[in-house]
Amino acid sequence: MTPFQQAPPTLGNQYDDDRVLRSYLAQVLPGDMLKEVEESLREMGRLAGADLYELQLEDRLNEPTLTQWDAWGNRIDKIEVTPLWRLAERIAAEHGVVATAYEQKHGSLSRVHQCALAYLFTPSTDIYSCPLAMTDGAARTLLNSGNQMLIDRAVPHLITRDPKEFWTAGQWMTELTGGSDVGLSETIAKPEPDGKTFRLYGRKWFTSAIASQIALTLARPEGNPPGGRGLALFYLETRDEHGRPRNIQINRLKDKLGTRKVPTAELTLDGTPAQLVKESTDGVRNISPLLNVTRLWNGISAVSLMRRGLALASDFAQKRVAFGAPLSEKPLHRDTLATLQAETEAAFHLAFYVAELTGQSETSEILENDARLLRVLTPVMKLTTGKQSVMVASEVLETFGGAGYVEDTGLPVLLRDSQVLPIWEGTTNVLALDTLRALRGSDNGLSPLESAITRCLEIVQDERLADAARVVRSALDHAASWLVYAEQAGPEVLEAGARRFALTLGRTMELALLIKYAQLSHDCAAARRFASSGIDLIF
Ligand code: MFK
Repeated sequence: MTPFQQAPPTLGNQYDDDRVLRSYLAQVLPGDMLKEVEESLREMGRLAGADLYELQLEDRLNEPTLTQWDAWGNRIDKIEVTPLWRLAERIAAEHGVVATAYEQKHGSLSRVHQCALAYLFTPSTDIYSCPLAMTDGAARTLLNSGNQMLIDRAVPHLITRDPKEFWTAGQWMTELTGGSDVGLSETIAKPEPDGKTFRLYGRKWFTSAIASQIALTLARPEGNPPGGRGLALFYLETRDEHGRPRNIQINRLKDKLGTRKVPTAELTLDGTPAQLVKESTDGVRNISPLLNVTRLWNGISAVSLMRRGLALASDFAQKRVAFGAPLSEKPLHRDTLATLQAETEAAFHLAFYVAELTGQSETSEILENDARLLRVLTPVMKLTTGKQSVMVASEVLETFGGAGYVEDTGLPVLLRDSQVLPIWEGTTNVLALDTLRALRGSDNGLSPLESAITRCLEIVQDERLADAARVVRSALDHAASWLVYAEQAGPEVLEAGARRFALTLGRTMELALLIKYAQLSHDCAAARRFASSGIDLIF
């Protein structure tokens, strides 16, 4: 008798196999655009399911290295990334994973195209989305700044498709004083006699993807007041023409739970030359375009990891036999996967909706109400999808039983890498408070969200969606009335309830979008299931 051998999970073309992505793109992209961009998505789907995925499994044990000294005692602080990351950089540039958003061949919908590429690319490249997110955010921040000298110098490198010319950007914000309360930053900027250049002195405590050619960072010009307003936004180039760090010491790489391919470092800036991006104050406000772009990438990365987990779990369910039948035929296993599928589809629609709005804001097509909606939904989407990705990754591992807990299956990394998503780029609580800050900016802060939800529900005709639509309306009413109550009850009540409030907004918007796409595709399963998965989290 042949001994039992378990077939491992495998991946097909990750574009062709993704019903949700394809059905969504067919709804939002004009037919001729879809025809034009589909080849690029199919090719990325092929790479993600084949060459990149194979290399990812081979590269599993490799990690970036830091060499601080050469043989002759020179400080070199050389970073080497792993083979997967080297290939990922080339593919990202050639396939325009950043560039597509800036070439704008299809106006505001170019953002959707770019996010679809990023979504396919991310799960096979071990968080190479981190340097790409910061590169995209830096390009947007520099373009918004109006600083023509820096735009001419850096942006062409950030958005090129030529791998030899491609630069990535870092986002150096976090210091020992804190990652959330950035206004406490201690790095000092001293002006040079030329009046244009500054030199930066300080310690940066958590700088991701340190192999980048440039960075945007915050520092306090000498004499400026404390707090975020006293900081200024600076541009710097990390290495000179000989490849030596420009008065930057890389003290060590972080030993992290996940994102282990990302070279994350502690730095000392000891006179690093830097230039102001805008004025010599208001650094936090001036870096916010970068924050908002990386928060979009965070959401896209969250849904991409959820999708990868489900693709593997669904394939495995057909191959794994237990108690007399494949798992895919077991009602309880199918029910478990269907719940994860509903969470994933909900997160997908919210992340891509924010991509649509981001694209509109970049092409000045956006209406004022939608600009306010984007400001609120960016933190809401980031915090909601971050939490969903950890939950889904954990459950995905469980669907494999013990195999999901064993490193050389390549599965545990899904959970470790997902766990960063609710932490970096603003924790869940910090983003819940940012949601309140965004709502405070206008008289009736929730009205753009209410309009967006109404637009989703007004097309619904299918009776099977009626209960789910009622859940949306009831959760939205509850959120609106809680906000009025909490604002009257005082800052302590408002702050204590902020997370439950923001998650309720996120899940309510997700359900409204799911209902809309269920109506358009006549497939109600995910919307109906998600409606009973805890939408209103407010006490
Ligand atoms: C996989 C994809 C992801 C890739 C990730 C790449 C690697 C990640 C590396 C990192 O993690 S980098 C560190 C990330 N750090 C953060 O995200 C910081 C989290 N903390 C916050 O977001 C705080 O809310 C914040 C630092 C902004 C609070 O600082 P302040 O100084 O108390 O801000 P304040 O005074 O409330 O706001 C200053 C101004 O900025 C205000 O405008 P005005 O000056 O006009 O009044 C705010 O409205 C504005 N602002 C703040 N956040 C904004 C914003 N404007 C637009 N969008 C925002 N998000």
